[in-house]
Amino acid sequence: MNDDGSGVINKIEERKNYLSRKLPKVRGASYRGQRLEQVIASNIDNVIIVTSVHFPDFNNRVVDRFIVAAESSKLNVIIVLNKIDLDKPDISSHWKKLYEDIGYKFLLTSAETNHGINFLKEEISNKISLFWGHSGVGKSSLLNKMFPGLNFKTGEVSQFTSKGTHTTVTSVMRKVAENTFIIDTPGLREMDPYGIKKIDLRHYFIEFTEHLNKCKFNTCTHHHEPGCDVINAVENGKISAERYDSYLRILNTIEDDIEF
Ligand SMILES: Nc1nc2c(ncn2[C@@H]2O[C@H](COP(=O)(O)OP(=O)(O)OP(=O)(O)O)[C@@H](O)[C@H]2O)c(=O)[nH]1
Ligand SMILES: [Mg+2]
Ligand SMILES: [Zn+2]
Repeated sequence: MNDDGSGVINKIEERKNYLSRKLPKVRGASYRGQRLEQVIASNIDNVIIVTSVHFPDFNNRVVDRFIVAAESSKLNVIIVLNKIDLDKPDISSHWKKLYEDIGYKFLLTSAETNHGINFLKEEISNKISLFWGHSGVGKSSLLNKMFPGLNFKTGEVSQFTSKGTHTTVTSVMRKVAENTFIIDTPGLREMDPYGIKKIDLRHYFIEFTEHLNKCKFNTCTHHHEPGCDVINAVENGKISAERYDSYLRILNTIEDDIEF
């Protein structure tokens, strides 16, 4: 890349993996009634799902939609709960425990007080990491704290709506240290994973895995069926009710007619 931002593509790397979502409905981007795929980035190591305690409020169902998209692309997931300086009793501790029990890394950070910043920096060292999440959660602020030279623009969150105002408008990749790359992305308003079949969704809730072969019916959708081991696990507390609720909600929004 030249100083003026122009550049020449001299090699196109093979695409080993990629992350995508459905294009939002508002853009009217559909083909014969099916919403099209938007590729966010390819050949990445980590998807850093950034959330915040407040402004905007933490929403576990949104986190689970991001996780499904990342798991379906077999990408490593790290969840960051930012704005920990605004923490209220039990918010961070409850969700940290829930996601760590499943096996995810869950980091608490504050771009305001620097809490957890060095730890996050170590986690992304020697990797290509994409920062993903709703607008206003602090993706660009965290990146600036870790790597002040980036000098990304950061925004104000309207306290009236608690919705970010889309300060970052295009995805940018930067080399921040030897072998270390970051991608800052514009905040999303909606996140519908692309190309996921009802039958496959269960595999993207990784704590369901050990139960999937123990259901009474091998056609079990883990929705209502008798003898369902996933439902048993929810009832005896091995799978969290919140995660199971996310599973059912996403299951209900998947169209059955996707063909590949
Ligand atoms: N209290 C508090 N505010 C923060 C923290 N991190 C970021 N903010 C504020 O949150 C607002 C949004 O931060 P950004 O870094 O622009 O958020 P973003 O996720 O990059 O947003 P988009 O680019 O729109 O996707 C700014 O006003 C920041 O100052 C934090 O840890 N604590
Ligand atoms: Mg930003
Ligand atoms: Zn079942």
